[in-house]
Amino acid sequence: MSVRLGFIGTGDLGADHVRRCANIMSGATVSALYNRTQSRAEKVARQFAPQARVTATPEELIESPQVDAVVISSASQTHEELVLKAIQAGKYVFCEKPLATTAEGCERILKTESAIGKRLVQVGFMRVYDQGYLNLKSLVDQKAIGPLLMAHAAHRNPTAGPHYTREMLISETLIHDVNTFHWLLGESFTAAQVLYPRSTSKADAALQDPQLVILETESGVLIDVEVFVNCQFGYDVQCAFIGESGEIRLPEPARATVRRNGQNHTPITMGCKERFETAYDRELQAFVDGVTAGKLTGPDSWAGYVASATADACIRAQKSGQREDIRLIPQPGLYQ
Ligand code: ISE
Repeated sequence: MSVRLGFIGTGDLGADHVRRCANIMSGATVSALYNRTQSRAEKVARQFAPQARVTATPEELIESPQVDAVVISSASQTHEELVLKAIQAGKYVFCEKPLATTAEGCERILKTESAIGKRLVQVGFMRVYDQGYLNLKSLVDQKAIGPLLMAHAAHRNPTAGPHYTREMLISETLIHDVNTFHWLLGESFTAAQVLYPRSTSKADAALQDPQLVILETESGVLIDVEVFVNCQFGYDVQCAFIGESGEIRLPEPARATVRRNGQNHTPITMGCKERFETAYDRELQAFVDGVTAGKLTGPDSWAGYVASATADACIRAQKSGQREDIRLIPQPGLYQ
């Protein structure tokens, strides 16, 4: 039997999820779409799923008996309310990151899901489905370079729109790295600090782009992440661990090299949809498979909470210029 999905938010990434559901995935159909600008949902329906119903409100989609599970790719500020409505209606929900814009918002979701007593939420941290990161994780798990000491990472976007704020470098971009290290290391963070190098002239000075974020983990691993959302040259994600007996590096995406005109040239990707295309396919397929099996396996609400609580501390550190402590609530039983 096919899982009937309802899609809330059919912007860039939302429409791409509709496309992968219609054209690539198995075991799922596009049943309903909602977008704040209705004509956009209608256009996406015409393009990928003419049989799907376009609803007038997100509530109508969530409550529809024709929708078994909900995929949320709307603006971040809408996530918490929509996730709560979906799980209260007894529906499984895939929610793009962040799960909520604050740790308190995530806590409300943890409470509600725990009271229901069943995992219903998967958060869209797609990197955990990327083959390069999976290779990295298996080497970390095998302790291939002995105890880990530190990690260096970079998260670069070619450009960010004029709407991008200093906080969004953390809440929208760094949050992926936070989740990635939580998953790779299997531990949480105890403190965060943000340093501001000289700003690029290619962006508004108020943005303070790039930023250098330092995270400390429970076991003392020190992580530095360069977040640079107007780097110009490409969409570039880097990660390397330094251990007692070596280094493990995230592989570059496989691209043919071209030798020509006295140069050896390897293209790099220009956007996240291209860089993580397979990971996005796999994460949504995993969600559908989890719904079919009645057991979700992808990043859970606890992962969403840890990421948001850590991001909140980074935003405090942006403002204070100080090292900020990170204190988490006890992990509810449902997620242990
Ligand atoms: C952006 O905000 C996202 O949400 C994307 O998932 C991420 O890949 C990108 O680098 C972020 O800046």
